[in-house]
Order: sequence, then structure tokens, then C-alpha cells
Amino acid sequence: MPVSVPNGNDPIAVIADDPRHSVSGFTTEFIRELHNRQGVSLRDASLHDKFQATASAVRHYMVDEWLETKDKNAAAKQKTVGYLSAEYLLGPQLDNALLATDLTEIVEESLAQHGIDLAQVREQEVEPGLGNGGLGRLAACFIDSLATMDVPCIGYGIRYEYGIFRQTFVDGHQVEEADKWLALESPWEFVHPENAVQVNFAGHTETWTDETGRERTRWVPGWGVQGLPYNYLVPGYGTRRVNTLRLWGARANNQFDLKTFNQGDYVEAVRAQTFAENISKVLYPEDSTPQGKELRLQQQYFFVACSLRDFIENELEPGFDLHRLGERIIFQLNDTHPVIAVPELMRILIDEKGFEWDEAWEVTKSCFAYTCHTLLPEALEVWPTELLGRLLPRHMQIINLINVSFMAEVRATFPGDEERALRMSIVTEHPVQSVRMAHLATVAGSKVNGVAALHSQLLRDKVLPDFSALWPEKFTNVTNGVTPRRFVRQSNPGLSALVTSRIGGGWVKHLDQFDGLEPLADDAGFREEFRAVKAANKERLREVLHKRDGIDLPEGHLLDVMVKRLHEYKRQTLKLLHVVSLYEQVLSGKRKVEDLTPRTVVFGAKAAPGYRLAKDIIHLINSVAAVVNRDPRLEGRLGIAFPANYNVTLAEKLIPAADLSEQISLAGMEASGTGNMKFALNGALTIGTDDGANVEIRGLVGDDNFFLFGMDEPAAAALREQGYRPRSIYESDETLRATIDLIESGIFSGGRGGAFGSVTSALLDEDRFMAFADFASYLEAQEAVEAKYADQEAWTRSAILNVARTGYFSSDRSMRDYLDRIWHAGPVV
Ligand code: B1H
Repeated sequence: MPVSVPNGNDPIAVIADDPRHSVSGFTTEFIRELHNRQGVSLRDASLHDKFQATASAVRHYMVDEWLETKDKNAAAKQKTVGYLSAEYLLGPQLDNALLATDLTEIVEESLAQHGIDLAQVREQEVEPGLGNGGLGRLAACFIDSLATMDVPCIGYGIRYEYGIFRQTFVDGHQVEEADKWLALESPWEFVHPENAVQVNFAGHTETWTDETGRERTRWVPGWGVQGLPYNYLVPGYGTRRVNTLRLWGARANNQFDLKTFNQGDYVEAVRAQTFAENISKVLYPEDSTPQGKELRLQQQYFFVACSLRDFIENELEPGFDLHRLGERIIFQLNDTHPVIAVPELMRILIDEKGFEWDEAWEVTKSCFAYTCHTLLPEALEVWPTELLGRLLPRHMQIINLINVSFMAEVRATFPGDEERALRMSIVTEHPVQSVRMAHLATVAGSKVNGVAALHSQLLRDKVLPDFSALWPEKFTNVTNGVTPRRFVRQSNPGLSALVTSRIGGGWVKHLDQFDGLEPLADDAGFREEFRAVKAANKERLREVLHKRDGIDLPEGHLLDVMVKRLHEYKRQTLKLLHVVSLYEQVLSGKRKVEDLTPRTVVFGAKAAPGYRLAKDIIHLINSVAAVVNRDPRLEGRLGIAFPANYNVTLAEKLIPAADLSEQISLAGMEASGTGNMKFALNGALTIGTDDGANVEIRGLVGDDNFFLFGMDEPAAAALREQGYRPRSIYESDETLRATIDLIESGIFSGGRGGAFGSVTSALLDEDRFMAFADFASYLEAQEAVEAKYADQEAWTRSAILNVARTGYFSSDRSMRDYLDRIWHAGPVV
């Protein structure tokens, strides 16, 4: 029953008929939480108490709907999406909950009446950084969209005690600190220790004969741990549905050995506990390159085993016929990280439920689909059979059996083609005998999808060509998306209000309605208002960076933003070479300083702690910043801001303020990118290569509203094929040479030459991602940026068209595509 609310933006969500949905109603809930949860009076409450009480009071407004959702699901007996993901990069929860419950104004007013500033309360929240980057944030967007679209979904993952590390800079070098997001407790979770699930590891298998005389196998585990479910509410927007995110925490079976303790061995008494609890202790801070660590495999099996057990035992009605399991669940494998779920389901069905192999395989195939998120060969997970066999002996047997029948199928389809069989085998012999998890996922999954059109095509043609030849119909594409609730409505209230004033508020759920803005690009009054919103967002960012990082952003600059994980293929160095080249041109008199477009380049990037070159690149960026930002010859017209610890909280302030979005990976390397979508939706123009979802963004916004540069994927592949020599580009391109030479001169390292040798020689000698080859083209595109920016009306027109034409990138649309092409599921209301 949509009812209009004071700001006219939001359809009433879950609580239109709730008498608590008023300032006095909220005050009652808030004070009750302060007293009963925090045990303090309003007078004595700390800011932290006030945050905890606000958050848990807001949660009151979602719990009834959450419980109601469970009842609805149980009654409907429809298919649920089980999203299996090792990462969920949720970002702060309070604003999202306020939006879903339509309480923002009410809470603001209620707190204000008690002298409390909601903005200050908000700042108390520590975001749960349970993901590395795009893959984890995508999972968070997807569960938001499914709830909003009334689709039953359980997100399954791990409740890491420490999320992605907190990045600080010491003398320009990255230093990692533990992310203690739970130090002050999360107000958002419900834990149920009484529903702990047993998860086993190691041991051996043995055969036995059942009462029908059939030979069976059973796993006799060596040790085990318990998985505790922590439930998080996932409220839909403008609907009563509140889905569940269930994250598992590990706990020892026997937490504490009192007998040993009493004998005086205090360390030994807690050893088992420490060992078990290590499993969910910390998120692996890798992005794209999986760490081949035993603990990581333990994490993967741990959460997947908990999740399958939970769905089968707790979510299905007692006595449900598991032969029909595929009618009730589709487990989406978010990359290969949860793929061990495939042999786990086979094991449950065969060993525990007594299924025959063929029956179990039919059911299993109907229950899984696989999303691949990468093209980097080094990012495709493989597990040595020695490790798998030791940690999960029964699963290793099952994988071998799956492979035997799969190999038979390949050989029957392509007789005599032994090379092909070896290429496709789930188990490879080289360099050590290992299981290729992407192959296992492809064999078992009903569908395999890439995350942008180009990526899905390259996945078919280059990563898994033999599989797409065998099963062409298995392969599909679903282009990524982002949730408009968090990344427009919450993070950009100014733009939201402006847009709603012209096209109404329906866009928050139907982002394609942004196309109604198209004619407004030609409306001078609208352009002025649009610019005022951007200016206000920049002002907000200035305040945030000043307070958070002590960074003072200059006023009136073009804000040029590159935020993403630090990786060679993303080419932060190319962006830096651009800055250094501008600096060099001013120093050498090739460019007059007054000809520089005033510009601040903002970087945000974490490097995986073990990725040496990435950390050296961070050091170089900080070193260049230290010099450039202080050089009076630039007259304040060129600067670099590199706030440490880029995260979702900062993204929400940074993206709405940006003018220019840097999406400059080597074509064929970035599977999709999702930051690119967020920037376009917030009215930044993109400078980018024909890579990932950039291709689709450009297709929609049009060439006049996008700065394309660089080689496309076939050109990059051809150059690599013919033998790429970066040094010859350095030798022939004067601008590039002067730029590299300036870095090598020592100017950015207090006169010490060679300080950045690892970075410059990586470029000169190898340049794996061909930054030099795209350098000239990139600089040319940056010239086009400056020319356009000089004409503010033309720039604003393009910015508005970016917003108007990118509604396609809502994660609601992604979810519709998954529902139609892969899951064959729908809403339950
Ligand atoms: C993406 C990862 C990833 N692709 C391994 N692969 C990881 C791989 O901890 N690990 O081992 C962690 C992350 N992440 C990203 O997924 C792509 O690079 C982006 O292009 C894409 O937009 C995003 C979502 O699909």
C-alpha cells in the first residue's frame, strides 16, 4: 500500500501500518534499547551507546516482516536462491535499514529532540568489510535486489572475525592493520548457538554393506568443528520482504578442556578452541589471485558444508523428497570459492540419504550454477589432490568418480582426441596433480556465466573453449549491476531529490526510468541544478577527507577518480604516468602552467599484502603526491589525493563527487568492473578502454559521452602474439621517455635514483599489461577530457546523459537476467 511520505521519494516500505512509525513511537523504541540493551540512561549514554540503541531500535521495524517472510516462504514452497559466496562487502548498514523502513526523517527528528545528531551517530558504525572488492560488493548488491524484488534468497557466507585489513600509510608505504569490526559488537546480527552445525575434516573412508546388501561408503572423519549461524536481515525496498544473510562462525566442539586446565597446562587447554576458531578468523586479503592455503580450503568447505546442511535440514519441510531438491533450491556458486559444495551434495545424497550415483548426479546438476569472475589464468583455483585427499578424503573420491564419467563422455563425443580430454579433465597432472575447480563447476553447473558481455564471450572462446564446444547451451552472460538504493538513493541524496522532482520516485525500484531524464540534458535550468548537486557533493567530500585523512581538496578542480584494488592489470601506473607527464611538461616548459586544467587525481586502492609490486606502486603514488602537491610551480593546479583505507563507506562519498571515472584496464583483463557503473550513474564521465562492462556503458551512453582510448582486446592479443617490446615504445615516444626519466631521476625520492626501480623496470622490461602501448592514446583522450571540461554546458549535458542512459546497470536487472536465464525462479509475495 504505497503511501506518500514527507520527502516524496520513497514508497512506504514495511511499516506503513505501524503505530511506531512516528517520532514519538521511535523515541520509545530508542529509549527502551538504551535502557535494556546498553544499560545506560540517556544522560550517561556514550555516542557508541546511542549508535547501538539506534541500530537495534531500527531493527525492531524489520523483524516482524522478517519472521513473516519465513512463514511466506514455508507456505509457498517455491524455489529459493542460495547464494554461496566467500565474500559479502556489505558497507554500513544503518542508512540502508533507515531507507528500507522509511525512518530516516523520523529518526533524525527523534534524536534531535534529545540533542543527538544522527550524522554523528552514523559515523560510529564500522562497516563489515567481509570482502575484498568487486566480487564481494556484487554479492551484497544482489541480495539487496532479490529482497526488493520479493524473491526468496538466502545469502550464505562466512562471518570473518577480521575482514579486509585496515590500510594505513607509513612514509608512503602500505601498512596493514587488523580490521576489528567486531570489537564493539555488531548490532545487526542474531546468533543461534543452539543451531550449530557439525563440520568434519580429514580421517579416512571405509566401505560397508547395508541391509539390502548394497556396498556403501562412509567417511570416518579425523576432527571437526561447529558452525554457528549468524543471521543478518536483508530488507527489500518498498516491500515487506526481509530475506536472510546467514554467515557462519567456527567454534570448537569442546571449547575448553577443564581437566587439562586443572593440571596446569593453560595453553593446551584452549588449543583445540584456537585451532577451530581460526577457520573463520580472517578474510584472505587476495583479490583475483587465490592463495593456495590449507586454511582457505578449510574455510571454503566449512561454510559450504554448514550451508547445505542448513538448507536441507532446516529450510525444507520434514520428509521432503530430495529427488526434487532442484525444484526448491538453486545454489549460485560465486566464483570457484564454494565449488567444493558439489561433491558435498553428492556425499550427502549418496552416503547419508542412500541415493544411487546417477540419481544423485541428476539432482546435483539441477542444484548448481556457476559464475566466473575472471580471465586471469592465475586466478583460476586449483587444489592439489594431496591436500584435498588429506583434508576431505571422501570428496576427493567423489571428484575422481565425477571425472571418470566426465572423461568417458568427452571421449565418446570426440573419439580419438586424447589431447582434448586431457585439456578438459577436472584433475590435471601438472605441475602437481590438482583439481581444477572451474572445470568441476562447469561440469556440475546447469549454467556457466560471465559477468559482462565481453567477458562471457572471452570465457567461451579463451578460458573454457572446449567446454563451450561440448555444451554451448550451458554458457550465458549476465552483465553485473549495482543497487540503486545504496549507490544513488542513499549515497547521493542531492541527485536523488533532483531526479525525483522531475521524474518521480519510481526509479529507486525501476532504474530504467532514468531514461526520462534524457530530454532534461537540453534544459539549461536543469543543467545548472545538476551542477549545483555535483558541487555540493564535492563540498561534502572535502569535509569528509579533511576530517578523515587531513586531506584538503582544492576547490574548483576537475575531480579525476581511480578507486579499485591495486593490480597491475588495472593499470594505476598508467594514471600516474599521466600525472607525471603533466608535471614534467610544466617543469620543462613544454606546457604553461596556466594551460593546465585544474585537476585533482584521487586514488583509493589496497594492495594484497603479499603483492610486492602493487605495494611498490602505492609507494610511488604517495611519493609523487608528496612532491607534486608541494611544488609551487604548479600553482595548485595539479594534485594527487590518496586517502588510505578505501572502503564502501568512503566510496559512498567519493563517487557522487567525481567528474571523471578512470576505467583503464588493459582490454580483455577486467571481467566487468562495477565501480564504472556507479560513477556513470552518479554523473561522472568515463575515460576507459574497451574492457569489461565499459563496452556496454559506452554502447549505451554513446561515443560523444565517453572517452575511449587504447587497444581493444583483439589488438592487445595481436600485439602480444607478435612480440611486445615496451622499451622500443619508450625509445620512440619522447613524452613517455621524459616521464619515465623523471621518475628515475630521483626527484620523487629525495634525489635517490633507482628508488622505484621495481616499478620502472617492470614497465620497461616486461609491461605485462601494456601500459606503454596505450600511453599515447590515453594522453590524447585526456586532452579531449580537458577540452570538454572547458565547456561546462557540454560537460554537464554529457554527465546528465550518462545518468539517463545507464539505468540498465541496476542489479535488479542483473537479478531478472539470472532469474530468467539461470535460476528459473520468481517472486513470492
Ligand atoms: C573479481 C575476483 C576474486 N574477479 C579471487 N575475481 C579472490 C578472485 O580472494 N580471492 O581469491 C577474490 C576475488 N574478483 C572481480 O569481480 C572482477 O575483477 C571484476 O571485474 C568484477 O566486476 C567483479 C564482480 O564480478
